[in-house]
Amino acid sequence: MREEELEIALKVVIVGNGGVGKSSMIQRYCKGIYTKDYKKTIGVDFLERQIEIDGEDVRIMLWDTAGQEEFDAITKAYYRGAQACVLTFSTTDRCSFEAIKAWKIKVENECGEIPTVLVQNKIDLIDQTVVSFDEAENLARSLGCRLIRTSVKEDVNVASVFRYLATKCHQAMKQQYSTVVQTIQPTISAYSPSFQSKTNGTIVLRPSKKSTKRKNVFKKCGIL
Ligand SMILES: Nc1nc2c(ncn2[C@@H]2O[C@H](COP(=O)(O)OP(=O)(O)O)[C@@H](O)[C@H]2O)c(=O)[nH]1
Ligand SMILES: [Mg+2]
Repeated sequence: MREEELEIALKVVIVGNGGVGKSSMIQRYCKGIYTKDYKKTIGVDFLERQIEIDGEDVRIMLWDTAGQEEFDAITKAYYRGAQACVLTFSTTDRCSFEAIKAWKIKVENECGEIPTVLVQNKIDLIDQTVVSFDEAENLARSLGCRLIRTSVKEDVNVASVFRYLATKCHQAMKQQYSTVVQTIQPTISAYSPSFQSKTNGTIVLRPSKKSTKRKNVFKKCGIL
């Protein structure tokens, strides 16, 4: 497979209490629609959208929990292979804010440390807020992640959430790739002697073609 045929695909999980706007966010970002009474289409696990990061196509797959969050019944399959996470709470729901730490731990247990963003949704309802500005900032700081305030309804900042995560993942992949390439520096065993007929029989050492198994390196990071 040639390098230009490679595709970067990111599985992003969106967690948080029921009613904070997770399904609406996925619909908004992937389909450009907002409906007040969104019902999950049975059989659809995720929606996707392709964006360009640093000149490369990145396919972002957004996984929906389909309401299982109320029963603590999110299956391991939901988290499996997730490379980034959105922790979501609502401006008008104190419990959803207080549940964020538990959600973070849950994701960490299932996925390890992955790029994560804290989202305060329904910012259009700021006059009904039950979470102060500082509280939200402090929570983000204590979790070590960025806070982005969104309104899925008014389409504010939704795209920034996923662009931010995709950029972080893309950078991590590039770093991992360059580390691997650096470790394949030519050693004497990587040189293959070749005979140059125009010299007087001198044996010249040339580097053999450098191995850049990009496909394999990226596979670990979600390249399909
Ligand atoms: N005002 C307002 N309502 C929102 C926003 N995002 C979602 N909602 C509404 O909140 C309710 C719950 O949304 P939903 O996406 O089903 O939440 P989920 O349970 O986290 O998937 C729905 O009635 C949405 O229309 C927003 O940004 N502003
Ligand atoms: Mg939902």
